[in-house]
Amino acid sequence: MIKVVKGDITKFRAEAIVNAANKYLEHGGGVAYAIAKAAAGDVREYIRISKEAMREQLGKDWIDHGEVVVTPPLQLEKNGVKYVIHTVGPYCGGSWDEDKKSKLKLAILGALKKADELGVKSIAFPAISAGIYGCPLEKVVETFVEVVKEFLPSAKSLREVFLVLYSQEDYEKALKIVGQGG
Ligand code: AR6
Repeated sequence: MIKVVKGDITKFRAEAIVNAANKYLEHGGGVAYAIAKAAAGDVREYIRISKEAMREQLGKDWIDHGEVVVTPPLQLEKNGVKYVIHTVGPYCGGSWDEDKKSKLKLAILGALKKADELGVKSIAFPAISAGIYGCPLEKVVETFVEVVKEFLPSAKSLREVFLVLYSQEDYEKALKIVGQGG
């Protein structure tokens, strides 16, 4: 159900890709910056597009865990991407507890639900909150598996869910947790 892959999500072919954003969609670093750069070329322009979409879709200037904003693929269309779904995970700063877990679950579930609503068949996620936000990768991957396994059986269109890990080390850890790597 879940495929763990190593690579750069901005090069990945899926109908939807998910961005690990912050609540103001500022895209200042990490995967958010990479997506902004790859999609629009100009990061400031991508932030403008994202904020405008947020106002249109949510009627406010920030998103909470579980809320998502959808932007067009722009230059990522060449990868077969139809939508970029922006979601916000928790800030952990190295720690982990039930509250962080439930916020991460909301962030992942929000993106899955939106993709399914949009009729998307394949979706690729980065390890939300496992970078600048400092959540333990193992916990992020475990939570991801839990949410996807709960959601997929009732999905209308979603069939393939990819977890894209950027570093070899994270990839190997994730493979072990998801059970493809022995
Ligand atoms: N493809 C796939 N994964 C990537 C890529 C990439 N091109 N680049 C980084 N990662 P992060 P967060 C991995 O920090 O922890 C931003 O400034 C990275 O190795 O991007 O949710 C936002 O605007 C890590 O495993 O997101 C927010 O302010 C994972 O993606 C804040 O960072 C997530 O790392 C969000 O922090």
